[in-house]
Amino acid sequence: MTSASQLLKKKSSEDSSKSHQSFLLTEESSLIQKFLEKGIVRVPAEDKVALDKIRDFLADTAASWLQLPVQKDKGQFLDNIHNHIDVNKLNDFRMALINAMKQQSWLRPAYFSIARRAIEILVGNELVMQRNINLSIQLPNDDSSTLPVHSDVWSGDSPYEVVLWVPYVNCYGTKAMYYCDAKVDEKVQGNLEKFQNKSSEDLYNAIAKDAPFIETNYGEVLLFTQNIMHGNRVNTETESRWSSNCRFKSALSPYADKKLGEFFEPITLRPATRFGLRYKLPEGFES
Ligand SMILES: O=C(O)CCC(=O)C(=O)O
Ligand SMILES: [Fe+2]
Repeated sequence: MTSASQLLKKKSSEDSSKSHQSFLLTEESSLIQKFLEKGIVRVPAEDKVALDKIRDFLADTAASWLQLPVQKDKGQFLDNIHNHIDVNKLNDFRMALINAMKQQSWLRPAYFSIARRAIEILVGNELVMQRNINLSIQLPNDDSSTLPVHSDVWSGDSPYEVVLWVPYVNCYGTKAMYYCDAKVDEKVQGNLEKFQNKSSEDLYNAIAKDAPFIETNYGEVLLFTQNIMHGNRVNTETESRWSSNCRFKSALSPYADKKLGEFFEPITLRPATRFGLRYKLPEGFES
């Protein structure tokens, strides 16, 4: 770690929230406080038109893949997709939708606009964004698409990233994702060696009562640090879950295995940084 980041780390563990208070706008402080405390916030979608456009694109592409007519009630169609697709075809279907999303140049800017202001407040205004937006579909009682308890940092994500999680249907109960209480997470991750020879189910059982499912309706989104443990279970509700997740990170914060260019792409670099990045100090010239 460079000495500048060591100094920042020291400063941020002192009571930085107090010294920051007078510089932050009131609307920023409450979101920041909540995020610092819990690691996760639920906020209304800032751009409902963009959200509807992505949801409708998914529903129309899904209908076309399934050779069904265009559906009128897109949300209801997604909720009931298990009536049209078999678990053994689910991954092909999901991959086809992810590929279709990749081909739409409007889609990543639209996704960002769903929570732009909140991301700027929590992460910064010079951002990199994950190149591919993930899509999860969890049919009722499908045990093949679950994501066991994890922190994404354990598998190569930088601890500086924040996930924007967007549901395309109302998510509640086991149709939602769960997220561990920050204090319990700190305790358990501090003693993770205890779970070395145990299963991820053992780890889940250790946190389950402190890892509530985060009810998130269509029109709301979650922003969370993936440093804290989270995951999902078999969806035992009667409707299918549809959600996306995509990572954002301050462009100049440290990278882990997920590299700039391959995994992340700059989206809002500011001119001062562009000047800085391309400046070369003249050689052979003493001032
Ligand atoms: O969607 C979920 O249930 C989990 C998502 C997740 O693990 C992530 O976005 O990092
Ligand atoms: Fe995750």
